[in-house]
Amino acid sequence: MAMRKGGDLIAEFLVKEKIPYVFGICGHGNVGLLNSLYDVQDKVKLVSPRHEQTAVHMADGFFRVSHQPAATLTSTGPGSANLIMGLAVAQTDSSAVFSITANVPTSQFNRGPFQELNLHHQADFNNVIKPVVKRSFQPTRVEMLPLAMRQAASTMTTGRPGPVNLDVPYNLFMESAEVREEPASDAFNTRRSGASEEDVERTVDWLMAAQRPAIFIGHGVTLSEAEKELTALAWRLSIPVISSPNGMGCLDMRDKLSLGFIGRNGAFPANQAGRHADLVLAIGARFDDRSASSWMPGYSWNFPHTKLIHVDVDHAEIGRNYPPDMGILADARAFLRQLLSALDRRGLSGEPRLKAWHKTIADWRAEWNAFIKPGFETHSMPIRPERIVADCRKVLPDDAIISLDSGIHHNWFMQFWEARRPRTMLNTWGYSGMGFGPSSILGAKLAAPDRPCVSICGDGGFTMVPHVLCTAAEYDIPVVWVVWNNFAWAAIRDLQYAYFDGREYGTAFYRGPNKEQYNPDFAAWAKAAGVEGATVTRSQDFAGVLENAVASRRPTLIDVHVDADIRPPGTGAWELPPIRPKEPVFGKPWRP
Ligand SMILES: Cc1ncc(C[n+]2csc(CCOP(=O)(O)OP(=O)(O)O)c2C)c(N)n1
Ligand SMILES: [Mg+2]
Repeated sequence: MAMRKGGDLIAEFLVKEKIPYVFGICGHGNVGLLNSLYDVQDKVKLVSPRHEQTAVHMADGFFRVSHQPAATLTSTGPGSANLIMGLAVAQTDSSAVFSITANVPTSQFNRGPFQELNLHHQADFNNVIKPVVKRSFQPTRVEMLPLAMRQAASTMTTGRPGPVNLDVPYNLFMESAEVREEPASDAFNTRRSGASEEDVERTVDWLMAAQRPAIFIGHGVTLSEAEKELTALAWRLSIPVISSPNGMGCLDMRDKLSLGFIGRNGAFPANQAGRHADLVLAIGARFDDRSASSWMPGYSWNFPHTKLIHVDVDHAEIGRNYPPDMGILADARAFLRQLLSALDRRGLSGEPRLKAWHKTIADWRAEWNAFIKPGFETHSMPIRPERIVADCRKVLPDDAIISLDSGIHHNWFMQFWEARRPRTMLNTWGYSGMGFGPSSILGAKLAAPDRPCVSICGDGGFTMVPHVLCTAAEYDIPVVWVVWNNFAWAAIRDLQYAYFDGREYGTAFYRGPNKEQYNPDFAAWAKAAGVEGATVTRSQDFAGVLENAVASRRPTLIDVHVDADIRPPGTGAWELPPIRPKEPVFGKPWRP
């Protein structure tokens, strides 16, 4: 037992847990802790963006790329309240963030001091943050800190990862007590649970018996770092792979077994394979509405007609929407290794199989390619959306990291981006929070300083977090923002076109009595912040400008004027109850 100051305990905890960054904004409530962080700045760097939402997205992006958690630090009240949306994004996409919030001092609990929420409970921040974190801890004495911190760290990284919160009354930062030290928690991915032997054997039996099997992967495969095992299994049994956005790249999307994304804006071969499959092995994927055509039978999937094996590390996801024929609570990599060992034991060597199924898939792929090809080859002004996707792929190396925001630009990338490595495509999938893309790319770049990091974001989304420019300039973080400029909240504007007779209202950017299209001059805005800026209006120019921006190793914004009237071709469906969804533009639903 030793006499320790609370702030120092937290700073030392961050060092011990190998948390290399604190993304945070100051306030009267956390200056005590900043004073302790001052002493460990060679091991734990403080980065202060200009908004707390961006702080969380940076920590989230950092984790998604490095699989090493980072922390956020915010002050009492409003600064911490600004975290909520970012944490919701992290929580719904299973991303680890260690969020430290300051609260009012214990001696002032319930007196209504500056920035206390106390209508129902003293210093009531835990209830504000509760739905967006795995757990919120509120130690109220210095000697409670070590245990709370260790428990918070292991809650964050074990099982399905996610954000946690340590809410600290700010007197604790400056007070001292005799404390018992705690060991470091187990690092991420050190504890893995496997399947029972019977389930592994049964899975192999079912996979071998299926005529039209498909594997559906999600973030769970990325998080468990199971890309090698996934690729080995797919190849060994010649099974095609459908991917949710956060699973993309676990199998190289140029691999002939990769079918791409499924759902309304999925690739046609993926929806076809999904609805025609006789067996689906879903691993770390959760069949949300967007990857299941809102669960309408025959659009993406045909459960229960199709047999389903659902493997996940979170029991709540197994069978949430489709009760499986076999539910397996296991870590993706542990499970895949078990399957591969079972195949070894049975002497299954990996001869090409399922020729008829692959011929059918090749025909679907050819049909789809013939349909989409022209758009990828056309030069135009304004620029066709597909060209941006294609030119980004052409210019960026395989290990480049892209982040997407919420919006129509994301739909285009889900449908056509070829992720070639895991953790190279960052999506706000579960919560779809605007601001994630342009902010998380800063955290991604800190995690991968030698790799190009490019945010593709909407003009609307970028204007939600324009201060990211300041952070890139201040900390010299050389990311590239490609602002997909269509002068609209186009994803929503398109719904008004599709379902409300084009009665556009509140979904595009105008000014003046004649409703001229309006947007700020994004390139000038960037320059004003000390970031390079360029405007591109001709498709012929985009690839070169992007290439130069990446090569310059300076933070750069590219404002790209994109055709707002070309929509990604629907190949599945997405329902806005009670409206009946549009039928696919390409392909038809199929029911057995
Ligand atoms: C913070 C937040 N506010 C609102 C929404 C609802 N929303 C989803 S997409 C979208 C429009 C996006 O516009 P923009 O960023 O310009 O992208 P585009 O669709 O034009 O590519 C909106 C408002 C959201 N997802 N997140
Ligand atoms: Mg837009």
